[in-house]
Formats: sequence, structure tokens, C-alpha cells
Amino acid sequence: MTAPLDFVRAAPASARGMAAEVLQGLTAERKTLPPKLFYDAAGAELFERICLLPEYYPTRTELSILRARAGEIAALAGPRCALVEYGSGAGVKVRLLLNALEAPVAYLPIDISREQLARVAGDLAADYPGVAVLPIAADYTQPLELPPLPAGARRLAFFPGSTIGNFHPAEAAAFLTRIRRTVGPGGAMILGVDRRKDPRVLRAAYDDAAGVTAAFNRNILARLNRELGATFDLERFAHRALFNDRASRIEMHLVSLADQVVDVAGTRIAFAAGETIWTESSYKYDAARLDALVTAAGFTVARLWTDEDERFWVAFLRA
Ligand code: AVI
Repeated sequence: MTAPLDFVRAAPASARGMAAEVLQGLTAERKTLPPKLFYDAAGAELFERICLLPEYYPTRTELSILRARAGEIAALAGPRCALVEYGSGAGVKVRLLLNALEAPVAYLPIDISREQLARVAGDLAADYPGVAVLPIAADYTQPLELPPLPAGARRLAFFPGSTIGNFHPAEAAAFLTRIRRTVGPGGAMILGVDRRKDPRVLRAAYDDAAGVTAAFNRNILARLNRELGATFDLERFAHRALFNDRASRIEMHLVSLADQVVDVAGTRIAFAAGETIWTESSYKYDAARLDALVTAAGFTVARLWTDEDERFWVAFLRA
């Protein structure tokens, strides 16, 4: 059962909107670019390659936890769930849940990429004929309404991948608060969280030997060249990943290798040698930080599962 893709909340950003956002970041005292710009077609492909890298443990670790614990997750969730996935992507992880849950009634994948969403929704509807597949093409970071759900369905949000780490803590709390309101009283959430760990392991995960993460980071400049006619020379910016211990986050930067001026959408932006553009944060959680986050959002941690190296958590939260 698939609904047509008519429940659309967000249109893709216009080039003008994108230019305004980019210029705001590049003219700030501390230069930044929004990490959502990573994910054009080339960036999405590079991210898929990152997920397979030996150094990048989160994807395979989370999958192994979900595989091992799907039965326990299903027992906590109970029967007749309507599963709402924020950023459904290729829809791989959700199959582990749909296979384990007792009589799930609906699956609502939310994703900005319409083509992938339509494909994944079609495949899942064919493979799970008893589940109403209701795709939502939207930017899940923005407030959104769910379509009507089958009567008596328990709302269960799913946000895997440790993407919560890409939100600054206040934004993460606001986002989870919105999800808590969406699932309502009696609702629940399954959240993938990357744990704080040895900074050497973290740095390697974000600065791999094959240079795929460096290419992913630099692709943001290539995208600005393509879409905004910017004049970045990619050879003159280096990838840097550092662990900011106090903030408990990996920071990705692009370091200017020379004094240089770049034209971006008609504005000249000056870079000093060594100056950086901060492109991404990836927060790493310990128990206290995770507890503070979920409590601020009105959830409680019902259960935490980890892997044998204690690198990653899958958390079951109750509203
Ligand atoms: C999507 N997100 C969870 C990734 C992360 O680990 O923060 C993005 C990423 N950036 C570099 N490598 C992966």
C-alpha cells in the first residue's frame, strides 16, 4: 500500500536562497557553510563510500546492533506501530525493524530526495504488503504534519545513523522535542547515537587514509562552483578534522592554503592563509550528555544497546 507522493511540505531551496545562506556563512567573522550542502548527487555518493570505509565504524556498528537487538526493540515497541523514519535514505535499516515488529501498520519515510523516496517507498510497499507506506517528501528538520494514521497505531519515530550528532545541542533538543510532540503521549523513539571515545578513533573516522572524507568535504566547494558560479580552486583548500574535547564534537574544516580571494555569487570573499571554513560538527555523546538531551526533549531512556567495543548506542526512548 503506497500513498502517492502528494504530501509535500518542502520545495528544494532556490539558487537565490542558497546563495543568501552561503554568503551569510562566508561573510561571518568565523566562516561557515551549512552541512546540508554536502548532499548533492556527488556528495551523496561520497557519503555512501564513507559508510563503507574501514575507519568509519558508525554505519556497520549501528547495523550490527539493530540486527542483534531487533527482537528486543520490537518487544519494547509493542504491536501495531506506525514507524516514522526521519531521513529514510536507502531504507536499509528500517527493514530490520519491519521484519521484527509485531504487525506494524504503517511506515512513513521522510526524506528530501523525492526520487529516492519514491523508489524506496515502492520497494517497501511491495515487500511488506500489510504495511501502509506513506512517503513524505520534506526537510525533516522543519515542522511537519503526519497524514492520518490507521486507528490505534502506536507512533514510533526512528532516527538512525547518529545524524543527531550533526545538530548543535540546543538544535538537537528542539528537534527531539518536535518528534516527541509528533509521537504524542505513549509514543516512542529509536535513536542512533555515536559515543564519545578515543579521539584517535574519531579523527581517523573523519580523515580516512583513502581521502574519501576529504573529497566529501571539498565537494561542497565544487558544488558552489557548479551551482553558484563560485571560483573556488579546490587545490587551495585542505580537509581538516579535529576533535574539540570541550564541546565533545568532531569538527570538519576546509583550510585555505594561501591568501586568496574567491568570487561567490558576485561577492568577493577574502581568505587568509590558514583561515578555515567550518563545514560540519559531529557531536559525540556520553551518558550524561545523552541523558541531558533526551530529558530536555521530554523523553526518557527506556533502554540502551551498544556494541562490544562500546562505540555506538541504539537508544529506545519513551515520550
Ligand atoms: C551524516 N552524519 C551522521 C555523518 C557523521 O558522521 O557526522 C556525516 C559525516 N561527515 C563526515 N563523515 C560522515
